Amino acid sequence: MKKVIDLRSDTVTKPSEEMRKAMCAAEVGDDVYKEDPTVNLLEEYAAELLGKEAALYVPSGVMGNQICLNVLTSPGDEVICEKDSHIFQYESGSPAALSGLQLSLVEGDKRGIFTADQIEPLIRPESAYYMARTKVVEIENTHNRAGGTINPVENIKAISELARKYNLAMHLDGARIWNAYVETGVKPSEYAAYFNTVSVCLSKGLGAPVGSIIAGTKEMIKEAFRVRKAWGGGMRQVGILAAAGLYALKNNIERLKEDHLKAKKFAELLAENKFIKIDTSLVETNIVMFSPLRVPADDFILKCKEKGLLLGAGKVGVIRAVTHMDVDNEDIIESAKIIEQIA
Ligand code: TLP
Repeated sequence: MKKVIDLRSDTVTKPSEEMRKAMCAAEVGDDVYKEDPTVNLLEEYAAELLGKEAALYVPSGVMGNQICLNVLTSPGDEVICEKDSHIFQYESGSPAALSGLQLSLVEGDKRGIFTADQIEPLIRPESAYYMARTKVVEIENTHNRAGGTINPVENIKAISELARKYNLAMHLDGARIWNAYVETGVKPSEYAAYFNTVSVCLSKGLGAPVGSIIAGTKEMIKEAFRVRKAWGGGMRQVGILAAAGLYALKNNIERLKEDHLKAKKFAELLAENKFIKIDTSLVETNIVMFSPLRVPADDFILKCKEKGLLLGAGKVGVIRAVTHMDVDNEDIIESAKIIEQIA
């Protein structure tokens, strides 16, 4: 059978042998009673890594983001976020559906980065009782839809200072914060220090099959525990999955650098093709965005699929390729060849 190269997402990775062994060996208990030792260990380890008082294991990144937003707000409140943020583009309208929130969108630059100056005018005055209350500023780092770009820590700091001035909370969608860390050397805890709540994923580049972590103060996590149960996210002997998450945090962070090198290599190969539009300077981590100039993006994706290369869609007319631990350099070269044939 012809090998399929899957660059749709870093979520497609399968657990390695070593990770499976850790899962098999996991001690378990009923996590709804907080009696799963492996989940407890994962939460303690993650809280420490993120420099927060407490952490909670949740089934997905979407649930992580949404629980955090819920805990930080009341219905009718407003959350400032970037117009291409995951919470706005890809979470099925759940800020509105689950927490009665409205989003105030700010347009970032081509890296999806907005500044404190840009959002200050969006913050609604407390005296205007007829307006929604601005409660949270949300930042996604790395920024998925902008192409895995990294938000500079100084910019985050400036935004957090503004947030403090106006008594706003800060939430980090750090699904891929690990990628930002290996590229910049700024530790996850250093990024997290500017936020009240953070949500990080174990099931993307880190290679665990399931799961995210949210972290914040003990009080917030206590409330998050209640919301997770209310939304059907209370899990039982889930240590078997948490073991994979723990393995991922201990073993798979530093190797993300390899994924970044593969992404850069791939982008350079694509840039050699005059029928592909790509800005290689935007490839900072493991995501590559490009546009075919002669074939519509949707057709292009289908044609690549016929040749055994799976790609995803980005913004309109843009194709997304994501490198991860289950593709090697040869796959990258082969993928670029397939793209060249179709372009
Ligand atoms: N992103 C997925 C798709 O939903 C687009 C992907 O393939 O990249 N925050 C960010 C920044 C994300 O990229 C994702 C997943 C999530 C949150 C949600 O994570 P899950 O899929 O675990 O709910």
